[in-house]
Amino acid sequence: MSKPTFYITTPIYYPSDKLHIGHTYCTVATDAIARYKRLTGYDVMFLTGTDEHGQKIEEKAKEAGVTPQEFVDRIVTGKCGILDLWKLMNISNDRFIRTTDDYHVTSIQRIFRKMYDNGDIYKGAYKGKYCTPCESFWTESQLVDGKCPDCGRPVHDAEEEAYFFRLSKYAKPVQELLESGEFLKPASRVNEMINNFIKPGLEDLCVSRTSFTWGIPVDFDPGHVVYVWVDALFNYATAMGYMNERYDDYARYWPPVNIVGKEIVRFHSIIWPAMLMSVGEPVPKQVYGHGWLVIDGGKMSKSKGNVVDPYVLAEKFGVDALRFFLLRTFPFGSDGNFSNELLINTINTDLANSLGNLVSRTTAMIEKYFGGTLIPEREAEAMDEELVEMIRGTAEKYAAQMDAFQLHLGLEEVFRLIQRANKYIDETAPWVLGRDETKKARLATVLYNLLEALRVSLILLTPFIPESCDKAFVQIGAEREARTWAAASEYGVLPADVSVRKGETLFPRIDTAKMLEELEKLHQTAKKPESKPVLPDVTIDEFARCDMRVCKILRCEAVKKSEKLLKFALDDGSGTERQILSGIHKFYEPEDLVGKKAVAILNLPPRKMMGMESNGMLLSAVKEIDGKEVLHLMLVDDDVPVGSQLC
Ligand code: ME8
Repeated sequence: MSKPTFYITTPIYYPSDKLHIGHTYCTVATDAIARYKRLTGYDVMFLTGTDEHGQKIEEKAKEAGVTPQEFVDRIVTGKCGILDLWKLMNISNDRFIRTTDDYHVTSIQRIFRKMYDNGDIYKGAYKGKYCTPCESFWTESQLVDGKCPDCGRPVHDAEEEAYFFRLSKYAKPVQELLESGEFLKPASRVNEMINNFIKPGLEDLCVSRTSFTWGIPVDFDPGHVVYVWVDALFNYATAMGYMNERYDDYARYWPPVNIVGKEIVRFHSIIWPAMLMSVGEPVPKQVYGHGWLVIDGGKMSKSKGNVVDPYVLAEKFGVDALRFFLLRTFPFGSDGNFSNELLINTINTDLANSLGNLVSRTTAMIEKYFGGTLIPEREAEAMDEELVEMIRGTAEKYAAQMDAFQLHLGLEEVFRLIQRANKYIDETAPWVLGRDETKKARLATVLYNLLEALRVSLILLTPFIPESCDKAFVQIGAEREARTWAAASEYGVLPADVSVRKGETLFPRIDTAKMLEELEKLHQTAKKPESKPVLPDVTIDEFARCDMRVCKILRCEAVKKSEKLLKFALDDGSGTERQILSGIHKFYEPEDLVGKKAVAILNLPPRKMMGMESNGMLLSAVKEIDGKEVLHLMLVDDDVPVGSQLC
């Protein structure tokens, strides 16, 4: 009989930066679910990947002076990149999709055309506020004081040709789907979607862009690239072979369970099913919106400098300990506050004390009293019954939680059994039994029961800490057939004369104070500001064409109605005054600058700002420190003559 299938996915992450512990959390959780499903007999397809197109990546690549493809290649396949991270974290994905893969690009073009042909995508006009110098569209709410948020200049109403998806047409079926109860989990997210997005009215979605090129071209209208979310969402289908010849697994695995972070639930539970309805394909079995890992209650972000590097944690604590911590501590549907103290406490309490000790004490006693191999004689007592019942019953309770993706509660069931077994040691006092030759059969029974409790616990822990479980199975003498799902609800699976093998300590106890100090040191080193990569070469002639001279600041005043701009009157040595506008009011007050000598580039084309002309630009030294931009105007000593040229 063929196995039932189960298809599960993570979001495809943006390779715009290194991934952090938040991405790792989602991938490890999805991995644990995939492993659990395999354990319980499913034919599992587990997909993860990267979302490689879009304006942000295009800009990042430009900043780094490389092509967008080179940029993403480095982050995805480079050393300590995304593929390396998933290998390190022991992620068991069956497939990895990159949205720059040829087959995906072809499929997206076919999908876009299909929706165009069926009338769900149409050409219209994107209306917004346009800043001509910045070539950017803004919405009303993005404007600052009614002006361009980037440069402070006036914007005007503009229209751009764009393609739209008829999202409005699907408002009703999507609402019904959301209300069906099974589609979007946890249930708390359903009302949020209906009240915040469906009830106010779903507008058609702009699904093409012409303002940048790093995307999948609309093949029948080449100036347009497909909106990155259309490109990204369909990855779950194209990776199975939908609309391409590269794979042939769509019929077997579709529809998927999509695990996503809460901030992208809207895309996955409204836009995604609507587009699937449009192309006539089944919607996901479930979209599960997990919570965020936060630090001190706030979101992790590069600019705050509080992102946590999974490589560092895995190296310091071990991959399994890190995986375990993430899934044991935080309820999957809610936010969780990450801290190193919590990480260390969890490892010490659960892994070193409860589980690690149970393995080492049990195997050490079997070595000590039986030379490593139990005698087959038994002598049961009534006090064994509760433990034996838990050995038989824990898997079922665990499965109920795991099936609902309540991973922390699944683990809770396992640790209830482990704690019960530890208590059983105190109750039966094997060290007392060991002193009495007539109690050998009783002692063997106690130790056998402990091994059985461990065996079942380890089967159930395998999805979370696979490598450690493999090692522990060897230590307790559990062969392959004693590690199966069926064997997880049985008592008496290990042979009566089982042999144990002492091994390495699975989870050494961590010295909290020492470790925190080490981590703090690492954090300080990591906080050292990163320098930006050097830009591509310019020739000496190109450099010489920049006319930079020392100018004296004659007058300086703040520009009315602008928070940023200062207006300078400068003596550049030519005999006529030069006017330059500069957005540095955040860093200087006008009176601090009058009389000083600064450096300006004079031969930039004149530019209008807030209706005034700026003839050149004052040079500043700029750096991001602790996520904040620090700016210093390039001031020179008073004895440098006005008009001196930089060369
Ligand atoms: O949104 N805590 O990619 P992304 C928990 N490319 N999870 C976190 C997290 C945190 N602090 N930070 C990130 C994208 N995540 C799109 C997805 S899918 C068709 C396209 C996890 O790189 C979480 O799962 O910003 C979140 O949804 C995902 O990373 C976002 O990754």
